[in-house]
Amino acid sequence: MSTPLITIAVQRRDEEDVWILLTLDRVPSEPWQLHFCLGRHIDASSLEGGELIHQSGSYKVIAPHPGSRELALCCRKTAFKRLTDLPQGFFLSLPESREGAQIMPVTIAGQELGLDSPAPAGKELAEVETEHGIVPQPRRLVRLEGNFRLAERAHVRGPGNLAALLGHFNDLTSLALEQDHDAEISLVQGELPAEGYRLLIRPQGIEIAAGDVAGWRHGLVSLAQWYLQHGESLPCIEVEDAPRFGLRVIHLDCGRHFQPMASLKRLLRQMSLYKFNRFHWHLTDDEGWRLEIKAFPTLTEVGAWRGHGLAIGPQLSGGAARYGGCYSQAEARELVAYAASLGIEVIPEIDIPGHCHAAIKALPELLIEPEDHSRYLSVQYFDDNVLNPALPGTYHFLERVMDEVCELFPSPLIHMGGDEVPHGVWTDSPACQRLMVQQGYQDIRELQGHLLRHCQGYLAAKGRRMVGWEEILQGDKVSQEAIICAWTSFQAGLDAAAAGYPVLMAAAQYLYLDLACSENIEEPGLYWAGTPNLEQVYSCDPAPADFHANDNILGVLSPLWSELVHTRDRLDYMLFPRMLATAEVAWSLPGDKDWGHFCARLPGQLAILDQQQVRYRTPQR
Ligand code: TNX
Repeated sequence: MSTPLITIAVQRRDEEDVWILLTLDRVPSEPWQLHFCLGRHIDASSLEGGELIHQSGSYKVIAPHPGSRELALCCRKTAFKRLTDLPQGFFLSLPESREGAQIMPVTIAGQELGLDSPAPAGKELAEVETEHGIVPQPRRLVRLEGNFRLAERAHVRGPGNLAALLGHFNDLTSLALEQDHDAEISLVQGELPAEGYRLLIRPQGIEIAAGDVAGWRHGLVSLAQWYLQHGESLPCIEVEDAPRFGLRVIHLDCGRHFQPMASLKRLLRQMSLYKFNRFHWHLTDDEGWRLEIKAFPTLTEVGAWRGHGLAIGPQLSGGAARYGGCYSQAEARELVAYAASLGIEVIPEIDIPGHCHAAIKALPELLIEPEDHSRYLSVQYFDDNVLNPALPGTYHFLERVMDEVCELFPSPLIHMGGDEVPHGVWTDSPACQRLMVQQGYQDIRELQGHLLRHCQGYLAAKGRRMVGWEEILQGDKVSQEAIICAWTSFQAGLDAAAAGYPVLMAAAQYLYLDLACSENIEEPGLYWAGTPNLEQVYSCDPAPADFHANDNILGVLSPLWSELVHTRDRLDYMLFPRMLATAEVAWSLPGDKDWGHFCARLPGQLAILDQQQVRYRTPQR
């Protein structure tokens, strides 16, 4: 039988409401239901031509009226601006026959956004002459006379065993440097700030001075960038350098779409090339729980998989097939060790109490209070994704998870999420009501603080420090030991810092790498906080000049959320080259940043990315 076809058209019947018209063709004669994913909430009462029988997160199921092949559905008060907004992952289900329920894939015959594509947004790259350089821009770089020839098996001498440092360098360059007393490259002790280095390339040899291992590493990474642009004949230079911020973090959401180990290791290598020193590993979200927890095997057996007929339905890129994956504890350890060999610490995130749809689906007996009739809808349209701070099961669950997370991850920092808890939650929970009375709480938000404070204390007893998104401040219960990831704006971060909390700056408007980088309808990405192009990302400043690292601003965090990151090519496209700009925001002093100069250095860096088969977005002229 031929595959059913669907055409999608978007219509704007008034200012804020978007209608999606779905027309089906070649459908079977027996009754069918249409399944798909759409990152919007459908107004069930608006449906024309059928009935909405299920929606959870992005997953929707519609039963057409008998004989109907045209469906119209309304998404209220929403923007709909690009191809990646369109519904996807269509399939039909047919009633159970003797062989069980039948699934039919649906082919998209056409799609129409109902918008003209504006011309690709502007010139992004200034017209400047290409110049080999280092990214992020060092504090001082001067050219010296002459060249140094870097042999494939050059020798390096330095304090202690250099195997790890040279292994990293060789990994980046494919050279085979070896440690030896008789050497043309020397690593020496020097009086330099934390992570600082002085790199001197002269015709007779190379010297890297630093006060700590991180400094030597950064010196070697700068040398690697120089070599990757010039080849074996290196123009002589003197570089003096140190970072502006101590924490330079890339975040990757592995919950929405599973990212294989090989992609993670590749990302870690790329991060090290741009002097990022922390990897924020977002391991759990509504659409998937990715970390093996021995105390609760179903978290990954059930919570790591989605698809038709599973506890977690299809989501995001959708489709009937079982989709997902998880990291075994052995893999988590392997990644931590690999990151450490590149000078990167892994900060794990278990996102609670919101964003817990997958966990709740995996452990309903433990995590659901049957008498709780609270109604809510999360930002991503889940109505069952928040842990209950008044259930003993919640604490049992979290403590076992924190036990195992602390075993696996040596980082002093453990991220517990805390973001986007929807309004309406807990209001109709008898257990929460009792807890509020017992504790004398007035505001429902205090329950969130109550739970997070418990986690903070539990982690502190293990010598760990809790990190959370800025909403952990709500309910005013966590202590100022907690590190705040400010994501709604830089101002939110400055406010938290002024209130005495250490802060990581992650302002979405500039640092969210999942946002589209232009207005073009074909440009993939979200746009709720804008569409920052390379120049806008580059030009942002997380803290005014008189507000520096000592004043509670610990660093810069650039997240890649993965609602739309379902392939490695998409991962590359969203990360590069904007990640080079955030590297410079995190490392370089504001006075050393210059957009024109960055543009001049960019082609040399893109050539390095080409060598590494990175499918970056070509910066437009
Ligand atoms: C907000 S930032 C979120 C994520 C989404 C992201 C999309 C934050 C703490 N929460 O759940 O993936 O926006 O840009």
